[in-house]
Amino acid sequence: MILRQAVTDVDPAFEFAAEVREGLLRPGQKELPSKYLYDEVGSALFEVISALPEYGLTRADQRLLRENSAEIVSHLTSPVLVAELGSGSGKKTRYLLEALDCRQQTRYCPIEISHTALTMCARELGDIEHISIVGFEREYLDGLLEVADHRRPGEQLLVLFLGSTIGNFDRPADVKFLRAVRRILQPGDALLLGTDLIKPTPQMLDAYDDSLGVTAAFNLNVLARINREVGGNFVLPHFDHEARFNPETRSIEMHLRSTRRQNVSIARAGLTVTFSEGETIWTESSHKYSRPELLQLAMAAGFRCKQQWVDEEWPFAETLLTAE
Ligand code: AVJ
Repeated sequence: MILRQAVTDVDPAFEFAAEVREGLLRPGQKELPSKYLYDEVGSALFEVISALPEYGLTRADQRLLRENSAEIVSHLTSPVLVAELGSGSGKKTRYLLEALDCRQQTRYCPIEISHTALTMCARELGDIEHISIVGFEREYLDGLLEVADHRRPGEQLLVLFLGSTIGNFDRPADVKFLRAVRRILQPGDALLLGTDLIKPTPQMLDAYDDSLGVTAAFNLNVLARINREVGGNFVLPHFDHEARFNPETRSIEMHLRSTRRQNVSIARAGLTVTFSEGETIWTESSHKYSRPELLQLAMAAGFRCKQQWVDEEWPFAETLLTAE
């Protein structure tokens, strides 16, 4: 794999400290950006979550791609330039790349802020014959702009946004994001969007509050990370993991609930915060979609729906959209 690493003059620890400060000083609901859940430990814990019986999301995504890759790529015209937003381990992308491989001349560009994920992905997919891989260590839109700049004449761009990562954006930030993606594309380019669908509340809650406590560890890891990287003194046993369903936004929210009144200092953020008993930090939202809502979202962002595949076992949709 060829790797294009971030050239940046901002110190990541400095940025982390600034965002922690802003989120914990917010009046009313305290918040932490969900992207900080995914350091090396968090990414490994998410891989474990994907294997839990309660969390069917990743398996549904994978099943849909395994069973329908040939049909999905039949809508594309060769040669294809594939850009994946947040490749993760790259495991489920294999099905698509192998289907494309039969038609030759495919270039694959994973875009990831995690260096670990990029190397994992290159190792996982490096053996597919006619595919060349160029990894971009970038934020999604910066990376996509760069990939689009490398487009060769006649190449069709296929953007992959799988795993219901779009669900981490609040509405209407999701439409805004898709519009920004659309602006980078040319008419005829494609977007394959994986989204978790709304299902009975107890099933959704169990998926985010598993009996082994892996999701709890995944959530608490953000506090451990603040302790490690920006000099926090969070006492982890003084916080409980909580998953709730918010029916207004149709999203599962993860929170960390303070079990007592307490003060926490974060040295490198120059900050001491007070938590009252029962107060929470909101750490992540996972929005769940309905099929009509998805189509509306796509249309509002300037895409047209080509075809949609839905998993029967765990309601999840793979939607192939084309830029109008
Ligand atoms: C990786 C963002 C799709 O929202 O379901 C899993 C992350 N959080 N369990 C999701 C997650 C808690 C996951 N995504």
